[in-house]
Amino acid sequence: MDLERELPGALERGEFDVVYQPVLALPERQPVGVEALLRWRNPTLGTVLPTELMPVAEDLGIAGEIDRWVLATACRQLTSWSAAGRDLWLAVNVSPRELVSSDFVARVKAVLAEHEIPLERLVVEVAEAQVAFDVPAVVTQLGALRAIGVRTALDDFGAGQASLAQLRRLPVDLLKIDGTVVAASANWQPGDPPGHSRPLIDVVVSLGKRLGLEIIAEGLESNAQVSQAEAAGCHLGQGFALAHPAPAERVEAFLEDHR
Ligand code: G
Ligand code: G
Ligand code: MN
Ligand code: NA
Repeated sequence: MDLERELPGALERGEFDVVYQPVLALPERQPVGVEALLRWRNPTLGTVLPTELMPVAEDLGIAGEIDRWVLATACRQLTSWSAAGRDLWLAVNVSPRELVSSDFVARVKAVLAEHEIPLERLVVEVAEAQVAFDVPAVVTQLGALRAIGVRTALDDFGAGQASLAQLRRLPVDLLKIDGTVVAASANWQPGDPPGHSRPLIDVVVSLGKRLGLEIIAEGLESNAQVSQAEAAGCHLGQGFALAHPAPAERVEAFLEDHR
């Protein structure tokens, strides 16, 4: 398959790119952070999304290399935004194998030191489905990251198992509620059958808060969904209704408009 053939040399050919999606404080809609998202632009394949390419990269054993490139690139960008007076945090996604690798914490520490970024400014995201890769190792490694001051997030919560046991067990600071939870809640009407219930987002937000977590509602695609998240008591939001993932220059313009 083309993807398997093209992927190994893509980094050297400079085909990777990082886009950034702002995370906004609600209800003020002030940017407080950015999530770095990988994009691959290949002459024959066009733009390939990480959901497609990361599983292949993992099979080829190059996912870690890609994740490290994204982290270094995003750190460089964050430094330039910091110099311009923006105090944003940076969130990155990492493949589970990279997360649990024995030198991951030391590497993160070194890259942030190199770019003079305080460790508290970084958020490492891991999706619930990826935790299953090796639960004890992920628990240990998230704990090690927190021990040096890096913040941790459970991504895509509510898209899969949404396991309470796992939520209690994982050393995370932030809970990212999947867009599907908000969408189901926002479409709710009195008299709807159970399952599509409005209280779902309310319940997840209060549960997260009870556990001492900061909550991000993600995948907010409409103003109604933003209002729904706010009504549930969620103070951080991410989604197309607030800001699309975009190249650094476009994000910079967005930040300028939201001073
Ligand atoms: O950007 P997009 O919505 O297409 O991202 C889809 C998925 O790919 C998300 O679940 C995200 O966590 C993951 N992803 C995005 N960028 C990276 C990256 O740099 N490394 C890894 N491992 N996953 C990423
Ligand atoms: O799994 P993770 O949360 O890391 O994935 C982020 C992905 O979600 C990115 O690929 C990004 O492009 C996408 N995304 C961001 N905002 C929205 C949104 O409002 N709706 C949808 N459907 N996807 C979004
Ligand atoms: Mn994410
Ligand atoms: Na997500």
